Amino acid sequence: MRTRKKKSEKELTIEQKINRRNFLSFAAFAVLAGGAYEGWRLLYKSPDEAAGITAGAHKPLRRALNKTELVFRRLFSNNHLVKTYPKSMAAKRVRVNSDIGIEAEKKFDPATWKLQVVKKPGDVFKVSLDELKALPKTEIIYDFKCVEGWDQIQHWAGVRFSDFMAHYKLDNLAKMQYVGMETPDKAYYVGIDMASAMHPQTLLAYEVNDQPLPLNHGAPLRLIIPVKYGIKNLKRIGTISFSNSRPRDYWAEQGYDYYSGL
Ligand SMILES: Nc1nc2c(c(=O)[nH]1)N[C@H]1C(S)=C(S)[C@@H](COP(=O)(O)O)O[C@H]1N2
Ligand SMILES: [Mo]
Repeated sequence: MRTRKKKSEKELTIEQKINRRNFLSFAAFAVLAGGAYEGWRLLYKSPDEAAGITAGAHKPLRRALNKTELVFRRLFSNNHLVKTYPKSMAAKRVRVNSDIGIEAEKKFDPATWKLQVVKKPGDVFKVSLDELKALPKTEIIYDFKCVEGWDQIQHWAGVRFSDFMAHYKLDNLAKMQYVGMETPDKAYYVGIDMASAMHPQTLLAYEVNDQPLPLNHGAPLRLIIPVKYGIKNLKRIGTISFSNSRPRDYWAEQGYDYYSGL
């Protein structure tokens, strides 16, 4: 008898313990869910940043992006290379993503194209594709990453941006903080910090899979910058310019991170 009584007492305490645990975990869940909802509501209601070089993001989110940029910049080094792959792993059918500034219906003749290099406003020189092809050619096979969530191992070749700068004696301009690039029609444009532009894997690319660039990949010349997301890899470069303030950037104006580093 005594033992039975004891046993039922024991069962009761276990049940009570279970109840208490259930209560505590649901209470904790409710508090966390409420906190998450409140956090989301505060963010949702927070003001947008003032439209400028960057626009369209809530102020707290932009502050977070700017903080991550600082971390990225501190860690950034030209000795740190993006991982590369053997040629056999490169995609045969290279994905085509978007075509702002290079739409198929737009008339564009790659044969008459020349790269315009703006040393400073009013001081422009032009470079032909043949002149670029005469410079040392660099290849890269790496994992191209788009912010939309896809990636693909791709094989590109062209002139290292740093080789281009050295060849045209633009060392003084390489001391400036930013490079701006725009399509010939100025519909797509990117701003790149100089350290990333001068990274040894950054190319002015004119070939993909050993073939001249097709128009939809940015013929005759595009930017391949493995230390950045796809959005910065401008297709069909019309002009290159230099500045100490951030050049305008198509996706940064839509709320995306200006730096977009990888
Ligand atoms: N001129 C131009 N360049 C561009 C774009 C664009 O719309 N227009 N899209 C960018 C984006 S978002 C990506 S992911 C890559 C895609 O390059 P791909 O079409 O060669 O895959 O190009 C980038 N460069
Ligand atoms: Mo992209």
